[in-house]
Amino acid sequence: ERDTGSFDYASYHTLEEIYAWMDSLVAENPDLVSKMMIGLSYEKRPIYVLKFSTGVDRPAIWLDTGIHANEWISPATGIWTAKKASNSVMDPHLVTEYGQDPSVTTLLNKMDIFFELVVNPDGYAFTHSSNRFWRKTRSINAGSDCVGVDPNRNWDANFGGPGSSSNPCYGTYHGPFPHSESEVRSITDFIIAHANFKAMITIHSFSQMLMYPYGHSSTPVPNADELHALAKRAVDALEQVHGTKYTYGSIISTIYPASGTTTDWGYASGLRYSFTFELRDTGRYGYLLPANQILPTAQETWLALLTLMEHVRDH
Ligand code: ING
Ligand code: ZN
Repeated sequence: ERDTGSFDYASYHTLEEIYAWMDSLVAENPDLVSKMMIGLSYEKRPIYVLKFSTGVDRPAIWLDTGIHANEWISPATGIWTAKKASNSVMDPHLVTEYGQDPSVTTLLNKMDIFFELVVNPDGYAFTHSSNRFWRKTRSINAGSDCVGVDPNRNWDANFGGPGSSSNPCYGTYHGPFPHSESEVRSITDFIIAHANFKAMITIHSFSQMLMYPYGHSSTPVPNADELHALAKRAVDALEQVHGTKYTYGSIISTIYPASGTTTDWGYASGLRYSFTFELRDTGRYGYLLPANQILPTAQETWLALLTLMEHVRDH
């Protein structure tokens, strides 16, 4: 595709198509969007972050999609969301069909958004070439014939604890040491170097959940009441669009114990707003969510994201 206006947002796309789309978005919105390469994957693919900014060095929000390769609805939602954010800024008087001003202008007057659309490019390419259900990275494990590390168990947050596996053949293999995966290390280095992140939102599928820390412990975080009330407002906004119901709460109380996750690492690194989404559905199609659900999923998720980001802006 040569431009983001004619791109088919209602289909799933290859890595090459997504990377070309990012270049188009940047070319079309040079004063708003820029592309940064923050590292290389295990197989040496570039890892890109889109930066949405209308100022200099503002407090920032991190968003990522596509950390698990088989969760195709996640980057598909991310692409639509990035386009929506650019449109809203370019035309702040746009009003959605849901009667809510979708403008992120006021958000971007105060904050920068960094958006990594494909956290795990090697895995994503592998789901197109070889195995649609591949989840992990594609790193070779010493002493094992099994490939890959779970990039959502590899973070330095109770690394190796409950809800992660030391077996390289398992889907939740935590890897040999924290941040062993360059796909994870690229993010942690970037966030630590930038030093002004307030929030981290990572998007998975499936189960229709919105979760906050911790995954590794049932001890409530200090601002658990605030995060719980905020999550409720976000899922209420989401439900208003198409009636999709989400559950919400801490990771451990909502889904299952998990150690070494993105969201626990973000919180432990000082980001008081750290959330995981699990998008549609609840299991009927699971990872194989039909493409005709991309647009409704993205539309409803957008309202939840706005709810979270506006709260971060105002606190
Ligand atoms: N589920 C997530 C997983 O990594 C999750 C659930 C998210 C657990 C965040 C802990 C923290 O197991 C999928 N489908 O990936
Ligand atoms: Zn996932």
